[in-house]
Amino acid sequence: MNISLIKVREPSVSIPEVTPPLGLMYLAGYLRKYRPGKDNINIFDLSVQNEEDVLASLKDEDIVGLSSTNRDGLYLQKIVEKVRKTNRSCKLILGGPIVSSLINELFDRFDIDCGVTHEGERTFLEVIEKFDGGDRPFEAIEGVAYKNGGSKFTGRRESIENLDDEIPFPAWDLVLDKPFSNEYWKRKSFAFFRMEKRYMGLFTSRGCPYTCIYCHDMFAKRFRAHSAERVVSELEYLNTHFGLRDFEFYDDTFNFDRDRTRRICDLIVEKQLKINMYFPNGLRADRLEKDIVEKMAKAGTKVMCFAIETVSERLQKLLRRNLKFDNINDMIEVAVQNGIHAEGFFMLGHPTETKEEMMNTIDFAAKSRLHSAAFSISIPQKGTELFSTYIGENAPQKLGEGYYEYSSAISQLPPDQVRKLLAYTFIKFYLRPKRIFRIIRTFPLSFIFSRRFLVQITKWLDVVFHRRALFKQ
Ligand code: B12
Ligand code: SF4
Repeated sequence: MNISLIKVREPSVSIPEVTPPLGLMYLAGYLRKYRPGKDNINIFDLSVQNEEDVLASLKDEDIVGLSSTNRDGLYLQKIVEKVRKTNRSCKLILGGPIVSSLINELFDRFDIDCGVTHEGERTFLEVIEKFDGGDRPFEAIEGVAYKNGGSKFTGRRESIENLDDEIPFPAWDLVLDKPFSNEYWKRKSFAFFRMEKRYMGLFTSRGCPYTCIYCHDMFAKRFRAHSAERVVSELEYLNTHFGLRDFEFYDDTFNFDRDRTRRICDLIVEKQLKINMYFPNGLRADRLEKDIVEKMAKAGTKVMCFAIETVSERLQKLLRRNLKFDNINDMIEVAVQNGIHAEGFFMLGHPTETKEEMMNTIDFAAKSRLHSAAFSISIPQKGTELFSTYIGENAPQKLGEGYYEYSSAISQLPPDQVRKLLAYTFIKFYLRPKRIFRIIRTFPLSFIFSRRFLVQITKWLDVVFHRRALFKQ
């Protein structure tokens, strides 16, 4: 089968980060393992490729698989229409977080053949086999949303238990060997900065046992992880075959299993891998210990994000995040002492949050030893408890909402004021000579004198002081 997998992402001002399409590389790797020699697979990424060129490549495809988040839902609608016009006979399969979020309204919004929910590998394989002459009806494939009058969902599929055995290496070559991969190196990736131009994202565990009410449930509320050996073999492979030295980890709770974290670091040191590691998706500070942070530093960690979100204990409970604060400042200090750039993740605009609670969080960040802080706004996504409780179980999801478009007032402050606080936060946190000096000390010189540095500074200023949007209120 000729299969094209496309990441549908509209480049946006408010979210300048762009990362390689890891989910699609996993799907391609899985098809190669379980349908060897049967498919000709291509990966495209609209966040770095020209839309017309991508569409022109789809004329002879049997299957077009699209991947999207809610943020890109409006753009996705246009892309679906354009793919249909380009190739009337292909089967259009949609996957990614948007599908699990909008299971019941998929076919009202998108002209697709089916949607694959949650963890995608097994379901995608069965759907491809169905379209490749198999006679299995959708009803018999778990994890699929298909059209039958309205939207029918066959029910959630069991998660993959043994990741090491079942999940092969992602098909990195389908991205890294293609000219468009050069576009990633020019953009801002997820991490605050990176040492080398080229990098790859890794997803070493799936699922998270915590129950924060604003978070997705793509990979089930249980921690499933690749073994330390497997993780390090991925790093080694990427290092030897593609010459990569920089790695960003996108796990939801990379450090949930403390011993696995220790073992990964020990193995990297034992094997003398000279790599740089970044943890831009946040670590749980309450699962860190001094020796773990030290080991992570020794293994090459350059950026570590502490996902704090709010310092209000009331909100920690209400959000069911229940982060324990005992050791956060200590762990930040250990990171700082070990030469790691420590970043804090915070959110404003939580449900019922008062201005005072927001100011307390901003104050904590400003007074902390963190080098950098990323403040974002809580935007309810359908399928989460936050959405059903504060927006409404049956309310429609507004597609395409970023920080500058969002309009749901769930805190005590109206959205435009929460947005303005983001700019205030930036000034309060960053405009201190000591902090600027400390940040720059964590950067490698090669980065400070690179084009990427300038691009990054412009992007930050653009995001925070995005004037057109700030003053349109
Ligand atoms: C890396 C990342 C980013 C990167 C890149 C995002 C991007 N769109 O490329 C950056 C930093 C830019 C980012 C930004 C944002 N992100 Co983000 N991000 C992630 C993160 C941490 C990892 C993604 C990843 O690589 N996962 C690993 C792969 C293996 O999983 P996957 O991509 O989901 O793919 C699997 C399945 O979804 C499925 N699948 C995926 N595509 C397809 C396609 C087909 C055809 C099929 C059959 C199956 C399929 O199969 C794959 C294998 O199982 C996830 C959290 C997570 N745990 O996944 C959040 C996540 C995707 N982000 C989220 C959000 C909310 C955002 C922001 C809106 C945050 C903000 N307010 O700024 C922006 C939106 C950006 C955008 N335009 O999409 C939500 C999405 C919720 C939703 N329903 O849309 C997630 C799930 C996190 C969360 N806590 O809820 N993000
Ligand atoms: S926000 Fe982090 S800790 Fe909370 S459920 Fe999501 S991934 Fe887990």
